[in-house]
Amino acid sequence: MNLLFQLLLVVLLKSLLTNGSNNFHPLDCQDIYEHYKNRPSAVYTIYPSDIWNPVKVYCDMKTDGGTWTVIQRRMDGSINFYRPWDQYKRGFGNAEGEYWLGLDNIHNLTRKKKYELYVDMMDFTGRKVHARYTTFSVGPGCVKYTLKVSGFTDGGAGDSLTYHNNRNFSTFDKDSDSDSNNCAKDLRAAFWYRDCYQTNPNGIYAWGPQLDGVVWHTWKGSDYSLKAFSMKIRREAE
Ligand SMILES: [Ca+2]
Repeated sequence: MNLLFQLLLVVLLKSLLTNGSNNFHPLDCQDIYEHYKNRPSAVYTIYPSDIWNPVKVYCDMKTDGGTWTVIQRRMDGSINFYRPWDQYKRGFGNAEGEYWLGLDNIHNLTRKKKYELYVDMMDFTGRKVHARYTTFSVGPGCVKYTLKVSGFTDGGAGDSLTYHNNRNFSTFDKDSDSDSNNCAKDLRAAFWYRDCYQTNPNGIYAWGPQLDGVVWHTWKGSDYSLKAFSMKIRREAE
């Protein structure tokens, strides 16, 4: 009897201690940076929706002071980005490499806090440029995740994203674009298409010259697919 009591006590204490150490549920990479101090760029777990739904994400702790939460990344063509609505909604890929964070996650982050956007890219000669936007948010699923982006600052890439402002998200199985065709199907990708694009971050990964690949039109034109591309967001100072 005494032994049973002791065992119960141990179990109770253990669960209390475990809960205590699990109280930290970072919303984004900024929370991680502030909590741990001086953390390197790496994969971490965040909770964009609630504490029951952990999501693995890559945090860029270096670029312009760091604390960036990467929402989309291309780097080697290892992940297929031609996927249906449901997968763009939930997210896919590998936080260590190429991935899409998921429209629900991105919506939940930008619903809770105000974010800026940093888009960086590299060509196959190793040249790097970027574009910045002071405001970035994604609406809820009921309005097909409408993109709101504004406040462009040039980092050598030019502005290929403002064209997509106020557009709804499109996949091959959900055409929300204003083109008479299905942009996502024609391009074998998914994005906030208009008719159709200035940038196509989720396009087919190719090695340089390729029409409709991973494109940022104002830098390299529509017939050049970039080597590396990422979209990352950071909270506005409160
Ligand atoms: Ca259409």
